[in-house]
Amino acid sequence: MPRKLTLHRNRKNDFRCDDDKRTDWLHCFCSKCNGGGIRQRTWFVIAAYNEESVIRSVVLGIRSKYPNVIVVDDGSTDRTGVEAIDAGAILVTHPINLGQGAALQTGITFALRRQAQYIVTFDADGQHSVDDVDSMLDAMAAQNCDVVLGSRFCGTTENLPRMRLFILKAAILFTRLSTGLKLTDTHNGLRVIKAEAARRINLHQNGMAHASEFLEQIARLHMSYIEVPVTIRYTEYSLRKGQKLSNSLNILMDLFVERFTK
Ligand SMILES: Nc1nc2c(ncn2[C@@H]2O[C@H](COP(=O)(O)OP(=O)(O)OP(=O)(O)O)[C@@H](O)[C@H]2O)c(=O)[nH]1
Ligand SMILES: [Mg+2]
Repeated sequence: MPRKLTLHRNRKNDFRCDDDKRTDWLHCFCSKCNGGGIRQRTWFVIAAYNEESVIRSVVLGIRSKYPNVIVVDDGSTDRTGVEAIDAGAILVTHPINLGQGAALQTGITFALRRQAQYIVTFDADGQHSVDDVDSMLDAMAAQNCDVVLGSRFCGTTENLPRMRLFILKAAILFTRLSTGLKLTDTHNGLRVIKAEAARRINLHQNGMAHASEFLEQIARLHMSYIEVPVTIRYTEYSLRKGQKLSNSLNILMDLFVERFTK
């Protein structure tokens, strides 16, 4: 005999919340589902450096779905911290600028102390979409893996400049050679990490080279991972502020130095 299912109203559509086979409960806002409690156990970590004009809308966008947002203000000289608090984030501050890797490690450690079960790393510059996080958490639940990595090359990019594309493809090749991981996108800041895995990851690269270091640790610690398609938007703002070619060479230098000093 078929089970009786109760319908709950979602903002977008109706669906059956008490069907334990369903996977889209994560998207339900009703008090019964509440994302199966997953939303409460998910903590966003945003490393932010001089992002005063966008951080508010990024935090508000996340908090329309997920309550826990940590912004690590990485020694900004503008109003990034004030804007983040106003938008409802928990603010952690580096008194001096250390770099995105250091800021993420600070935020991850903080989230673990707050009993986070899932940690989402998310950029401050408005390039990521919070809706992608829903599908990443779904995928993590379905596959029971340690890490879910966003891939713009399985998903979509808007206005990706040619030179940036070239650098990203070179980084993919570098990661394949150095770690053996067959990934389609190696420098995507959108990730979901299970707490147990996050406790084992330790980023020493303070700057942008942390992205490669993160993947090296996944490989070395034999963590399970999957890639999920996501969208990365190259807005006028992010293009003006994003990584320059010279910085990519610095990243490569950081990685080589790390390798030879181990
Ligand atoms: N550039 C830079 N970003 C930092 C720093 N500390 C934290 N961040 C944050 O790290 C995130 C990513 O920085 P981006 O410079 O946009 O790097 P990216 O997204 O890999 O590069 P693009 O694809 O060119 O945008 C942003 O949210 C920054 O605010 C820092 O010291 N320098
Ligand atoms: Mg960016």
